[in-house]
Amino acid sequence: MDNAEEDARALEDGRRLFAQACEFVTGAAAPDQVPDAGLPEVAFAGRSNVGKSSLINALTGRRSLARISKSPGRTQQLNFFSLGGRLMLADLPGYGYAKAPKGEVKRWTGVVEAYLRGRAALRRTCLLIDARHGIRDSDRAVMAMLDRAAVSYQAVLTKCDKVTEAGLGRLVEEIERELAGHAAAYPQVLATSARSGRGIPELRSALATLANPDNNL
Ligand SMILES: Nc1nc2c(ncn2[C@@H]2O[C@H](COP(=O)(O)OP(=O)(O)OP(=O)(O)O)[C@@H](O)[C@H]2O)c(=O)[nH]1
Ligand SMILES: [Mg+2]
Repeated sequence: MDNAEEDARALEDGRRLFAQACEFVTGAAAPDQVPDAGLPEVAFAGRSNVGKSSLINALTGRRSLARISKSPGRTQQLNFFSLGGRLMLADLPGYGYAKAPKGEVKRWTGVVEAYLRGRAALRRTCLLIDARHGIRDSDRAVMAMLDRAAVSYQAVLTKCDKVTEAGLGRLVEEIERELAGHAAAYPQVLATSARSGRGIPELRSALATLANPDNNL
């Protein structure tokens, strides 16, 4: 098989996986509410309002599976979704939102950090970065934590419909350079837009490599 054929097959694997039914499993506001890990898992982390819930909806082709909010800090618990019984998707509460009451922020951070550090089934964390803002210090703090916990993560740019191609090209290069210094970071950055659909097939394909095999094929 040549490279083009391999790419086409990988995209098809991603399309098939994300064409499966996706069901809400449970929400967890405290570590003891996190469901038992039965499936390989992928988490979506990022600052408040970066577009985590929107990206999950775009990936699964469901408009309102994960709730989308106009006010940042809306997803206040970890929400788990099972994709065709092959992959668990975890929508994490956002960080870096200064206006939420301090105690609340602390509690979220505690729950998220405990989850990220202790989840054996976690195959990868997609670390979402707003293409308009690039990497912020709060992202760097999370990256350092993921490095220490040896949780593999991949930077995924969101809202790429809001920036120019030239700006996006520079940002991808800049982020790839920064990630090269991080032990647990996956080297490739994916550019996506939940609005235009850009990069969604590629992200589906990347995540399909982490899922349980489809025995129906
Ligand atoms: N232009 C554009 N807007 C987007 C995109 N993705 C999300 N948004 C908008 O960004 C806002 C936040 O989206 P959410 O998906 O709720 O973000 P979140 O990261 O889940 O937010 P929290 O759960 O509060 O941390 C909403 O107004 C979305 O419509 C995108 O690809 N392009
Ligand atoms: Mg959300």
